[in-house]
Amino acid sequence: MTQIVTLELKRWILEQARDGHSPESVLAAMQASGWQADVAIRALEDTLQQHLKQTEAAAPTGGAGVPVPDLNLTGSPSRIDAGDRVVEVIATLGSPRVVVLGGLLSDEECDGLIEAARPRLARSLTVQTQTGGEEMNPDRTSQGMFFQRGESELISRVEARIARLVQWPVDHGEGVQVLRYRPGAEYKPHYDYFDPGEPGTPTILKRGGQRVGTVVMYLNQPEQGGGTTFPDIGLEVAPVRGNAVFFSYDRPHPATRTLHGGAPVIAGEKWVATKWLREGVFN
Ligand code: PD2
Ligand code: ZN
Repeated sequence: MTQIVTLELKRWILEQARDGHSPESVLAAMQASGWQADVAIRALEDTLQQHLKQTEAAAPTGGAGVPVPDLNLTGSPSRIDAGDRVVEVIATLGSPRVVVLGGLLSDEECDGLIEAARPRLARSLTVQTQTGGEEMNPDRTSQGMFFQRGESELISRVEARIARLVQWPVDHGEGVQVLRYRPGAEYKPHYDYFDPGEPGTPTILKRGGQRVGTVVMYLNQPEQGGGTTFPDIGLEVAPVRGNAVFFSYDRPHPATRTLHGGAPVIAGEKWVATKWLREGVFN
């Protein structure tokens, strides 16, 4: 019997690799579900090789990507004036650009965001890549809500601070999203940009173009777990109240190495606020 390697199978293989499963365990799973060993091995090899080639083809080559938000880190400052508040620079990475920030938000601002979000929480949706609509996603077991941009004095204050810090206009930002994770909840590794290969993406991009940067702000400190992980660069950012992690991506491609996830919360709750930044005006 001839077994056909479908696009769906290739996607599944890449998903397993992204989730950190070894080629051996993926092969074993394929054989367990009826794939012949020789077909499975070839499918694995071809899929991973092809993916590597595509990644290399799109690898950053001086200035090929779009402009992205960034902090002014000239002179390696340990603190940056974000207009109404001085923010600590805890750690920086050049490529991919990742900056861990201390004290982006005050305790009162963290509490204010949590209390304004709490009554509006619903099980988190993610963008449905087929249509551009929204759907429940089992990879995201948190509850969430979106604020409108500028919907309150507190939201406007935080948005203006981020805009100044990352030198990116307020009107290029989506509304702040708040997520609550209970014990066991997580956000599996993903990219924040919209996958150009998905049919719903052109519809999504009509509003402001691609996402080019993310700021994840920690509104509380879970007792255990809940870090933000970057598997491609071996980084885990601890969720410390008031702190934040910023990262940017100049093209919608894994070559940006901005794969990241919210590790499972082991004890306590985790609350974050996320600000996504677009290439253009988001209305
Ligand atoms: O809550 C997090 O740590 C997290 C991790 C990955 C949030 C997001 N992504 C996000 O909101 O995009
Ligand atoms: Zn994310």
